[in-house]
Parts: sequence; structure tokens; C-alpha cells
Amino acid sequence: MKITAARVIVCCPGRNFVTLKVETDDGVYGLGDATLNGREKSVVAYLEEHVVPALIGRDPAQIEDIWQYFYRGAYWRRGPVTMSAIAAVDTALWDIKGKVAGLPLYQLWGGKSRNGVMVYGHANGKDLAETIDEVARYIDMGYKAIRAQSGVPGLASTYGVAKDRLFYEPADAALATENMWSTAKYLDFCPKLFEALRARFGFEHHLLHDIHHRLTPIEAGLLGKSLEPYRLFWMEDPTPAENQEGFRLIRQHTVTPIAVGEVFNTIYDAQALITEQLIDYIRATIVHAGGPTHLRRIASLADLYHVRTGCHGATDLSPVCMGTALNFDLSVPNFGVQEYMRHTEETDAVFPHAYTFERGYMYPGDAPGHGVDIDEKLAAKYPYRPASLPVNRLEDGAMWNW
Ligand code: KDG
Ligand code: MG
Repeated sequence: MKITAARVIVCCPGRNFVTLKVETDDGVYGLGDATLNGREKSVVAYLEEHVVPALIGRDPAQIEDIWQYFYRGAYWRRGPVTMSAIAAVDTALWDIKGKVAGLPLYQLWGGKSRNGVMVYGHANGKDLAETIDEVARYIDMGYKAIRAQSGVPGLASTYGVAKDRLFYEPADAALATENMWSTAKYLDFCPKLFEALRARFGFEHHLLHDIHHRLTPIEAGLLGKSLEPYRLFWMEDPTPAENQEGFRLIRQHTVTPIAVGEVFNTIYDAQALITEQLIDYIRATIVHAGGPTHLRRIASLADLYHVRTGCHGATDLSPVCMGTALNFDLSVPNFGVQEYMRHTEETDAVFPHAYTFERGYMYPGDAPGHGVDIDEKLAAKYPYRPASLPVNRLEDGAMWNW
């Protein structure tokens, strides 16, 4: 069997997606997600200029060798653009292998380690009262785990508060929108939010929260400590993780569990965090961390250190990524939770998929491969639209992390 063609499909059914379609001489094809929010065209160029020409003629069954070829062979290793491109190839090749075998990917990866994949949904509101109502709505929809984000008094906007009630898309303008951030206002408000949520709903549901890289380690220690009575499932991205050592300081001050890694692209980004047990959940996922081949390696390392998986699953990760992640989640022994931010109806129509949601759990389905397809004719009706993620400034105008 040989790879005869590989095409990059860009579409925007509500938001931009980059998909790689790898075709073979016996008619089987595989799909991989290559979407990098706000930087989509860089991955398209990397794939078209540097990856696709070297793929043609290869045996698609040689997944590990092809992964090593594009990782080691590039000389310029790692980085989100390179690793998203490698992920797309890797995902497409696993999809082909599953289709040839007539098996869903979780079967190729050792079978089911659990019956279903617990997912968390996003409840958010412009203020505390609206966020409480939204958490109630997610409980009614059957979620066992709910992420709560709220507008902060005194701040015009913040991360995680959607204009639409089920879908959240922060990449809203061709040129980045500027937001304003105040750590003091946030630190004052955040514990009140979780105090109110536990007072109203008790402790039956898992509650999660995303700090979105906005605190220093010592501030994160303080917040984690003040959230301890409300027993969060995790606090996410408390501080930027380029400096992995910073998490030692957080750990010295709080036992609130920590999740990190949605912006990671290799195992090295998480090496100290995992081996020193500085985090509890690793959030790397299929598309930005080199595909299933590399993510499974990260999960194996994490398993040795009691770190569980919590794959990123925002709307900018396409259904192809979601279907693959669900197969990974079902099979990996140290799974923790899967993020599930629903896609719009337009996106779901462009990417017909086998996965389903039922009472707080998701199931990848039993279609061979990852179980997600693309309707290319429909995709062509939604051309690419430039969109960037926002940026943040402090009240005095200095740039901050968004
Ligand atoms: O593209 C950026 C989003 O994926 C990110 O802001 C979402 O932090 C996020 C999350 O936890 O889903
Ligand atoms: Mg996040």
C-alpha cells in the first residue's frame, strides 16, 4: 500500500479548521486535524511545502518511522506549527490503519480501559448569578463535570465568557482584540464564585476552573489555597508553564489539583512537571502534541507519576481531533477527564462523526479508524476567514498573558 496524495482542506463552518486528507492506492483515506487557532495558514504552508511532498510514495502502515522522519528529520524540532503538521499526518495514518483493520482506534491501542469517557462542559456567565444558572443548566443536561467561568466585577471582559450560550469562540477579529486584566479583582472574586456554587449545588458534581495563564506562581498558590474548601477537580493553567520550576512554588502552598498543557507540543514541555509530580492532569491533546503516537508516549510517562490525562477539547480542535481523542481517552489507563466544548451545527455537518454524548459521558463509536469524516463539498461553501485570539493588557497598559 502506498500514499498517492495528501491534500490540505481549509474551511470555516463557524470557525476555521485545517484538515489533512491522506489518500492511498487502494482507495482508503485517512484524515488528520491540523488546526492551530489564529495561525492556521502557517500550518497549511508547513504541510504543503515541507511535509506533503515527502509523504507521497511512502507506506502508510509505517506510522512510527514516518513520525520519526518528520520529527528528527526536520532538524528544527518541536514548536506548535511543526507538531500540528506532524499530528495531522500521524492521525491520518492511524485512521488509515484502523480502516484497513476494520477496527476503531481504541481497539488498536489495547481496547477499552473504561466504558465511557467523562467529559466536562463549559458553564459561563457575565456575572455570578448568570454563572450559577448556567451550571444548573449543565447539570440538567447530564454533565458530571462542569467548568465554571464568570465575568469579574470591574472588568469589561475576561477569558471564558461566551457571547453564545453553548459555543465559545474567543478568536473574534482579524486583528487581535485588546482586553484588560486585573489580578487583584480576579483574586477577590474567584473564591466567592466557587463558594456560591458549592452552597447552591453541594459537592456531587466536579467543578473545574481555567485561570488561563494569568497569575504568577505565588498568586496561584494563594488562589489554590483559598479554593481548597470548594474541592475543585482542577485549577487549570494557573501560570504560564514555560518555567516548569514555577510550579514547585504553587505546590508548596496548595493541594488544589493542577491541570496544565493545552499549549504543549512535546513531552519535553511537561518533563519536569510530570516527573516531579508538580501537576495532576496533563492537558496536551492530539492536534498540538504530535498526534496519537506522541500523546500516548506522554500519557505513559504521566502514568508512572500518578498524573492523569485531561485532553484539551475547545471548539478550535476539530471533530477529527475530538474523535481521535475519545479513542485515546477510552483506551489509556490513566485517563482523567476530557474537555468537551460543543461545535456548531455547521461544523458538525461538515464533519460527520460516530461519537456521541450521553449523560455526561462520550463514546467514540465503533466506526473503523477515528470515526470522523469530512464532507468536502459542504466544506467548500465555508471559505477561510482570518481570526485572531485576543491579547491582554494590565490596567496600566502593560502587556499581559491572555
Ligand atoms: O485557542 C485557544 C483556546 O483553545 C483556549 O483558549 C481554550 O483554554 C482553553 C480551554 O481550556 O479550552
Ligand atoms: Mg484552557
